Amino acid sequence: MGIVSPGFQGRPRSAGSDLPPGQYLTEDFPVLSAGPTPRVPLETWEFTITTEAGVEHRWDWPAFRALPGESPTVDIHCVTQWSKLGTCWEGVSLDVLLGDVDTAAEYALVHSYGGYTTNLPLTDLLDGQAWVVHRYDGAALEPEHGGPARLLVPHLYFWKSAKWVRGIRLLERDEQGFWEAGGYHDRGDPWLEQRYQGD
Ligand SMILES: Nc1nc2c(c(=O)[nH]1)N[C@H]1C(S)=C(S)[C@@H](COP(=O)(O)O)O[C@H]1N2
Ligand SMILES: [Mo]
Repeated sequence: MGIVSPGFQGRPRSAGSDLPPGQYLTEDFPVLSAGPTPRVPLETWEFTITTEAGVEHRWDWPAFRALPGESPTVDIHCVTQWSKLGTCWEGVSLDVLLGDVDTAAEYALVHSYGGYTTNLPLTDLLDGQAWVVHRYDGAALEPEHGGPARLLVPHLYFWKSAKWVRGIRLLERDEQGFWEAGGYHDRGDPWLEQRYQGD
């Protein structure tokens, strides 16, 4: 490797350079929900990870909130072509949630209160790439945007970031979620424009 100057931050953030192909910038925060907004009381809220062997790991709200938190600032990209840069969240890394989970699974099927599902490769949830977030822009996450808590996987199209997240099933074989069964991509990398199956 050559010499990297101190403070080098990767690509410079000049206008347009952070937009994946086919995307446009938006300043507001559109709400995209396939159904009504479920109201989930914190008293009954839970998040579970179930392994391919059927072992269940479960957090209620106090247990979830006791986990070490992170504050990612990330760009988000919706397949309907809007992108929003520099969004600020607070939550728990999937590396923490998956830390004690014994699995050889390669796929994850995320499910939400209200019935929404979405699938993605398990590797896309690891190594600092995904969080279960409960705050946005310094305030509790609004129900329309997925509160009490949603998944945040900003390096994939935003439909993978399941709102009102309830759990993740780890699978040896990929199973399609709501939009994927309707023709959307199983991975959904916006930089590769993986919008639809076959892209
Ligand atoms: N449970 C659930 N999660 C969801 C959706 C949904 O309809 N239900 N829509 C997805 C889509 S298509 C997008 S673009 C984002 C929108 O999140 P926002 O409404 O906070 O902008 O949520 C994703 N997560
Ligand atoms: Mo979307």
